[in-house]
Amino acid sequence: MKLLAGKKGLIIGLANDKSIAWGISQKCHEYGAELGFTFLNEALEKRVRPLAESLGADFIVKCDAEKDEDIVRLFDEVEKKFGKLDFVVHSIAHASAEDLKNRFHLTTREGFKHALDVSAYSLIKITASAKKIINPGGSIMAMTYYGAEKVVPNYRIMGVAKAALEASVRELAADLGPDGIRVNAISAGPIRTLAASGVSDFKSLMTGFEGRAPLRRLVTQEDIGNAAVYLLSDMSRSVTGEIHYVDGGFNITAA
Ligand code: 0WE
Repeated sequence: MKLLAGKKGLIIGLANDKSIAWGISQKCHEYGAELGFTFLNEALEKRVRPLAESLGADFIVKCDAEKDEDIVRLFDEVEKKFGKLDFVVHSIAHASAEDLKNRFHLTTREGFKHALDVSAYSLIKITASAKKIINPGGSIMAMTYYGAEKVVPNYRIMGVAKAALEASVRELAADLGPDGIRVNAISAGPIRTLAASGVSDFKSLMTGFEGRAPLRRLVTQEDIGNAAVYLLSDMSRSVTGEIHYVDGGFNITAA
């Protein structure tokens, strides 16, 4: 029996075939889930639509996570299409290139608001909207990174945003546990995605990671997808509020 057979899930944050959301989507499809997708804008729709269709999906809706109206409309559309939902994957983050480049103490109020709005608050609003149509036993999952806990060179405001996201995962898990809804996050090792392109020194971060991680290799989109299937399935029915590391053991090491 496939772990996600008969389950319906929404994937938020697919951009292209390098996306972590794509690794998760492929595994969810392989394990029997029926999927819906969102895209941020028309440029990304061109990439998302063929990927979604290759997994047999025809629910593909625009959603800008900075807009409450978009999130509310999204779940209205999901309800029309699917009725109820079993899981939601949150795989979105953004900070302005300026704020990732400049020294941290120069972070602007606007930059702070933007990064925390897109990368952390969106999980709260998405969860609130999903709650109305998610089945008991439902699972919500987000993506995080070690930079939430320790200073990773150049991660800057995103470290603050991921710290807020991780705390939000715990608060949401405590809040929605009595409703039978679980909320967890995967803390992934560095992966070359659209968000990672243009990050200065990403190459040396990857090389450093490979040398220090106990498993001495990078993690893949497929690795994240496999862990996601566990967190989204009933295999993890008693797991909530967790930050689950898929990082080759990097986080347990001091140097
Ligand atoms: O969370 C992330 C990606 C976050 C991200 C990246 C960008 C780059 C381009 C958010 N917003 C932007 N905005 C841009 O304009 N990761 C975990 C990947 C990542 O990003 C880094 C990393 C790692 C790892 C940025 C600096 C240092 C390390």
